[in-house]
Amino acid sequence: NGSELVEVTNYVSSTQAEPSDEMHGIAKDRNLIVVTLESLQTFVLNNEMNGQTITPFMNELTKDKDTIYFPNFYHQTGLGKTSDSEFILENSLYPRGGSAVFFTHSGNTYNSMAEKLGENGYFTNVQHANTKSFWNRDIMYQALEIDEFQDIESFTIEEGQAVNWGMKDVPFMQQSVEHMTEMQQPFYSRLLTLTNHHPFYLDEEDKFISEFDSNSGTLNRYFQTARYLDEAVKELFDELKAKGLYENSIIVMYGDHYGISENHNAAMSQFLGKEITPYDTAQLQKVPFFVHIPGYGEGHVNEEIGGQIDMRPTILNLMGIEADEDIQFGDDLFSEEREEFTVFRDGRFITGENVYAGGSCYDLETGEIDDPAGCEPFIDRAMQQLNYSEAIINGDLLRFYDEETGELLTDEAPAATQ
Ligand code: GP9
Ligand code: MN
Repeated sequence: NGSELVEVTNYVSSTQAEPSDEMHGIAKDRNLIVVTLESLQTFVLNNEMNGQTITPFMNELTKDKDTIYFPNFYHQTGLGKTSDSEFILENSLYPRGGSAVFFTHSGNTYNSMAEKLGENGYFTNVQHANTKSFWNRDIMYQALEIDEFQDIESFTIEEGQAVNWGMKDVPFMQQSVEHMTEMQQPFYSRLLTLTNHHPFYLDEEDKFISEFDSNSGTLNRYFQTARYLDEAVKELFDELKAKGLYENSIIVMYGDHYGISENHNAAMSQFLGKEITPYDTAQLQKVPFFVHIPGYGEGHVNEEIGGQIDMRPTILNLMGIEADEDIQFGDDLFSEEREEFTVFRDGRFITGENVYAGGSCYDLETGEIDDPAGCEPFIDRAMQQLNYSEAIINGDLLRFYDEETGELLTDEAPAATQ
């Protein structure tokens, strides 16, 4: 109701960090390309499996002069998996605890990043070679005000170009960039990859490295499909360059959620060469986050601890779009005054010092059990954030909020709750 919204707005405005001045507008008016890296976890980056490099192209990107790479970045998804990651990206809200928000609240009012970019002259689009109703995307994208959804119908899948869940990522990238050449500029185009998805099957010709050898076929194959996804990312960059779209774009890429669940802990433990504690499981929720700005020249590895909830504020600041009055639970990752505190959907969290998981407080650096006092003040705050976000979704509270002025349309609120 209205008073709940007052409380949430007060909370958000008192905790939101001022975005970075230095990075403000650095990608202004460029095309924005956001790539969802299916099931990609950070542990495969800059790593080897049986002496084989798993992600050669992305490894180079982590050292690239035009790339800022975030190795301490976590996914915050729940049951809605990929769709939850899209929800977080677009809204800087947490997804729901017990169900997929794309299904349960597709009729809500949102203030999505797509809507925001649309208001700033952008054409907004999502490309994904799957059926449009999967995760209720076709309906939810209307609520998110995405201008166009290019689903499987927009792609030509030749013989040998499908595997696993559908179209292979390499031809998907080729055709996606082809689609971009026909878009009005500037555009915001979001690409959802698919090949690196459970059960991680590949055709022989797409296996660039050999399998791992453990009791988990899932983990064994995962390295190969991650290697294939790396090839698809390279293809994207090559195609953008070939089609003259590269220089005037910014490319943001993020891993959507884990690919290897805790069911494969024995095999994972074999790969990592250590026992897996709740601390390690939490650390395995790291997913890569890349910001690639052609011509930037000051690329670096940014150790800041953050999560998917921070993508919207970070991206909008780079695009030079003000979001001061927006209700966002994340912060610009480049902000000088931001507090390191990343909350998982299930209440686990990471601070600058500690990891709270399995009911224990671990030292972030060593992974050893630490004094619970380090975590205690954050336990309630984590719950509070999740509950506020949930209240916004369940009450459809953004209906009563004017993000232009930050004013509450409270006159309408009481009537609507009856
Ligand atoms: C399906 C793709 C994968 O369209 O987004 O979904 P997931 O199972 O990862 O949520
Ligand atoms: Mn996914």
